[in-house]
Amino acid sequence: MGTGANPHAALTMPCVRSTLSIMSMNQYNCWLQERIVQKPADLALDSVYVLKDGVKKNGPVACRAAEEFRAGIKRLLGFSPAVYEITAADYSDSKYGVYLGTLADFKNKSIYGKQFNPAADDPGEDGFLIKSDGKNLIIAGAGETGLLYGVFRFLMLLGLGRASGQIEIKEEPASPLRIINHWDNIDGTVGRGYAGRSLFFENNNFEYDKDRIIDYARLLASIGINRIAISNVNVGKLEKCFITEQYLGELAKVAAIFRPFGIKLILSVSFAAPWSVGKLPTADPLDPDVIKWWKVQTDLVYKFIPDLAGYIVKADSEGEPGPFQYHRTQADGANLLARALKPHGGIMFWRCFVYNCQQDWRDQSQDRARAAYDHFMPLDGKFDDNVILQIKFGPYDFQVREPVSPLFGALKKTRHIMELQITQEYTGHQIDLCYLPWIWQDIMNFDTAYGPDSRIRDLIGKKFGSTAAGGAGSASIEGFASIVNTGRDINWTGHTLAQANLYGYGRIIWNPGLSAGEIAREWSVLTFGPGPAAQTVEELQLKSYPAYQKYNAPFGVCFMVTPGLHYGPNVEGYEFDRWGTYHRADTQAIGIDRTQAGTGFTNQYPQSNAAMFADPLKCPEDLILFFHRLRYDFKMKNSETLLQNIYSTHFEGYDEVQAMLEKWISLEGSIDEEIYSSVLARFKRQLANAREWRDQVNTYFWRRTGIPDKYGRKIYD
Ligand code: GCW
Repeated sequence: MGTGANPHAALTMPCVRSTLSIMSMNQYNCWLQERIVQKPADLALDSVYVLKDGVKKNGPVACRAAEEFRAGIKRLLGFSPAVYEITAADYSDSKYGVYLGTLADFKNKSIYGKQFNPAADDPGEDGFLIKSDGKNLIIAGAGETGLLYGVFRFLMLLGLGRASGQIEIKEEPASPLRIINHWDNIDGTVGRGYAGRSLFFENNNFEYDKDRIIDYARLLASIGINRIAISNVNVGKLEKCFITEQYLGELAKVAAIFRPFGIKLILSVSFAAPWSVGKLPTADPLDPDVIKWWKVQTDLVYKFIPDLAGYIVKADSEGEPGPFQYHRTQADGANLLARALKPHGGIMFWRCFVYNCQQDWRDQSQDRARAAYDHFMPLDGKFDDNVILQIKFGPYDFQVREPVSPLFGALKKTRHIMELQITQEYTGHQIDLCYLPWIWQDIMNFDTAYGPDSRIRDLIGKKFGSTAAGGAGSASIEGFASIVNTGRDINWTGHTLAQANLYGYGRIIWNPGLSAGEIAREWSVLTFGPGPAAQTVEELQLKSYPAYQKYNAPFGVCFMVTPGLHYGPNVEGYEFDRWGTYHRADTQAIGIDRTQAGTGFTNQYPQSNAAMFADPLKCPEDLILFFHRLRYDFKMKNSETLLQNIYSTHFEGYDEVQAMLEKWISLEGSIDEEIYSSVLARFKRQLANAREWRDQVNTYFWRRTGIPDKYGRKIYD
C-alpha cells in the first residue's frame, strides 16, 4: 500500500562507522557491547588453538569464527588471546586452552587428556557443541557455520555471566532457513523503514559504508541469520536490472562481505523482467523464449555469485506483475524461475501475499482474509521441489493481532516458510515501543490442529515429507523470513529498544521454545549489563506489546490506521478504500462475520480450530472481531459489554504507556545518556500517539452508540 509522509524526519540519526563517538558506540554495538565482564575464574582463555590452513580445510567462515572469538574476548574481557594454528594431528597432544574447530577436525581425538567423540553427539546442520571442564573449552561446529554460531553462543554466555564451570551444550537451530528481507530501494529510501536511509543504497546506486556492513553481518550472524535479500520485493525500474551485468558486480561485492559470516544473498527479481529488462514481447511463463531468457540470465547471475541462495518474487500483488496476467497459475510462475535456478542449487522464494487490492467496499461477497489459502491451497503439490512458498504469518497483513494463516499445517506437499515483520509498519514505526517476540511466541504456540504435535513450533524444520502424507510432519515449516527494522541511524533501528525485536527474531526462530521473557532478559543484560537498569528495561519490553494492542484497533478488528502511512489512528481510513480492509461498524454492531454463515473463512481451518474460531464464546477474545460481527452489547468474559471493553482497553492502553514513560524516567543517570534521551523523546511521542488512539477510537464508538463509559471517564464528543 502506498506510503505517506514520514513522521520520523526529526528522529533520524544517520552515521558513518568511523566517525562515531565512544558514547554513540553503546547504541551502535547493540547486544555485542564492549563491556568488561567477570572472567570465569579458571577458564584458560588466553590460548586459542585452531586448525592450520583453516580457510583451505574448513573455509572462510571457520576463520571468521576464530577471529570473532578473539575479538569477542577482547570486547568482554579486555585482552586478546593468542591464536595458535595446529595440525589436525596436534589435537591429541593437547595443551590447555580453547579449541575451535569442526567436528571433522576433532574426530577421534582426545583433547586435554579426555576422549572427545563428537560423532556420538553430532549436532545437526549449523549446530555446535560447547564443552568445558571449567578450565578448557572446546567449541565444535557441525560445519564451519556451526562453529561460528558456537563462538557467538559462548560469547553470549560470557556476556550473561553464564560461562563458568562445567559446560555441556549441544544446540542446533530449529529453522534451517533464517532469513532477513530488506525492502530497501536503490534511491536510498527504505520501504516501511523507520531507522533512516538504506544501509546499502543511495543516489540510485550501491553506496555503503563497508565497515558498517561488516558490523551488520556480525550482528546478524550472532543471532543465527543465514540468508539476506537486500532490496525490495516491489522491484523498481533500476532494481529490475540487478540481474544484469550492470549491477551484478556490485551485488557480488555485497555477497562477499556477508559470505564469511555464513550469510547468503537472495535476490529480489521482477516477474516481468523478460519483458521489462529483456525486451521480449511477453513474460508468459510458458513461452519458450521467456523460459530461455530466465535460464540465460540466471546462469549469468551465478557466474557472479555462485552461492546465491535464490530469488524472491512478489507476484500478482499490489501492482507487481505475475503469471495471472497470462492466465497462468502461481505454480506456473514459480516453477519457471525455479527451473532456471535448479542447476545452481538455488531456491525460488515465492510470496503468497496474493489478493485483490482493487476491491469495491460495497461488495460483501469477497473476503481478503481468504485470499492466500484460496489461491495456494489448490496448488499444493504443483510446485517444483526448489520452490519455497513464503507465507505471511496471518491472513491479512502484519496487523497487531491476527490469527495464524490457515495455510500452516494445511500445505502438505509444498515447501514453505513463514514471513514475519520486524519493521514496525503497523506496530508503531519504532516511535512506539512494541516488543514483538511477545506475539511471535503466541504464533509459535498456536496449534494448527492437524493431529498431535502440530503447533507451529512443532512443525518447524521437520524434514519435508518425513512422516506419512497427511501427518503433521509432512507440513514442515522450513524456517522464517522477516522484513527487517534496520537502517542508517546510529543505533540501526531508530528506537534503541527496538534492537530487541531484531535480536528476538533471530533467537526465537533458532529456538521457538524460548519465551518472550527469556529473550527480553538476555537482550537487556547483553545491552545494558546486569543490574537493575536491565531489569527495568526487560519489564518495559514485556509490557509494551499488551499496551500497544490495547490502544490500537480493538479485539483483532484491524486496519483502523492512517492510510498509506500506517502510524496513528484513522478509524474509517480504510473503510471505503479498495484494499479489502473493512470493519463495517454501524450503530449496533461491528466486524465481519467470517464463519460459515458469513464469508466462510473459518472453514479454511481444520474442524476443531474452525469450531473454536466460529463460536464467539470460544474464540480467543483478542481475535473476536477478526472472526465475528458482534453487537456492542455482546457480553465478554469479564461480563462487561464489547463496547465497554473497547472503552476500557483504550483507557488502559494510554495509562500503561504513561506508566512506561515514568519507569523510563526513573532510569535517568543510570544508563547511557544518549540512549536515555533518544528513548525518552520516543516515549513522549508514543504517549501522544496512544492519546490520539484512545480518544479517536472511544469518541468514534460513543458517537455511533450514544452509550457512555460505565466508569465515567472522559470521552470527547
Ligand atoms: O503491508 C504491505 C506494505 C507494502 C509491502 C507489502 C508486501 C513491499 O504496506 O509496503 O510492499 O505489504 O508485503 O509486499
